[in-house]
Amino acid sequence: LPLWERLERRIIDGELVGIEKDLDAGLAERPALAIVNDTLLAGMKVVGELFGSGQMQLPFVLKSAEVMKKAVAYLEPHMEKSDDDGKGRIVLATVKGDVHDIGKNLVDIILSNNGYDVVNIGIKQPVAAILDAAEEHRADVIGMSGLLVKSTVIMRENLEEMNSRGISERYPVLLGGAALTRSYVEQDLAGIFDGHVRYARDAFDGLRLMDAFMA
Ligand code: B1M
Repeated sequence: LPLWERLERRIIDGELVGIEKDLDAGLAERPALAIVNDTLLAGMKVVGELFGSGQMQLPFVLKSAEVMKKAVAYLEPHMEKSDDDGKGRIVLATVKGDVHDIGKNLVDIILSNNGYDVVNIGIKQPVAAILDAAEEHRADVIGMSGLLVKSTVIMRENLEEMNSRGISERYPVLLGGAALTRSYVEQDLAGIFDGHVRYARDAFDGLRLMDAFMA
């Protein structure tokens, strides 16, 4: 297979052995981020489709996710970093009950490389832990990720908890993840939230919205 197809195939097949060599060859031709966005994410998309249609079993999805994570970690030092610093601080978490963190961690990388201070508190985070971290680290923004349909309900509950604690205006909220839609976040959730909540389609959208929040 040609290089780009081979790399995409490695994600789909969960094939780690020899991936560094392919990534090095890729880096000679394209920026690290383009490899993530155009090739590796394309592979994860196929994995999602195969899993969703019952053609791939969970342990294989896990293998694909591991290869994806290792590939991103390998590419990260090659990603462009801006000289900006201290543009603002975000507490980032995957919400309660949800283990998906590849997208969240990409958001972490993109924001960190573009001058933001990211406090990434991990997966399955209950609202109390997220709000404690925001207070402790004096966050400017709270970012929540979640891929399960259930997580969209949890996000709503988290916003309601912020309302009831009277802290909604203190922290603008950025939401992302495959089960969300812009209209659910910016109409439905915005309708019940006393502060600002925005939807980020991808990590770059997240960066753009962060810049807007901090402007
Ligand atoms: Co899961 N999983 N999974 N899974 N998994 C999905 C989400 C699913 C859609 C697959 C499918 O059925 N087609 C489905 C959810 C269905 C639903 O809720 N209706 C699903 C399911 C069902 C499950 C389990 C329940 C399976 C089971 O146990 N029977 C289980 C859930 C466990 C749990 O959470 N409690 C489960 C487990 C897993 C693995 C552990 C095997 C693995 C995760 C490994 C890991 O993350 N460490 C996994 C994977 C890999 C997937 C798919 C295939 C790929 C997800 C991914 O990493 N995509 C996924 C299919 C899909 O999403 N279509 C699927 C790449 C990633 C970069 O994209 O995270 O969307 P994403 O992030 C994007 C944007 O959304 C955005 O930026 C990123 C790109 O730039 N973004 C943000 C995300 N967060 C953001 C936050 C922001 C801003 C932007 O600001 C705060």
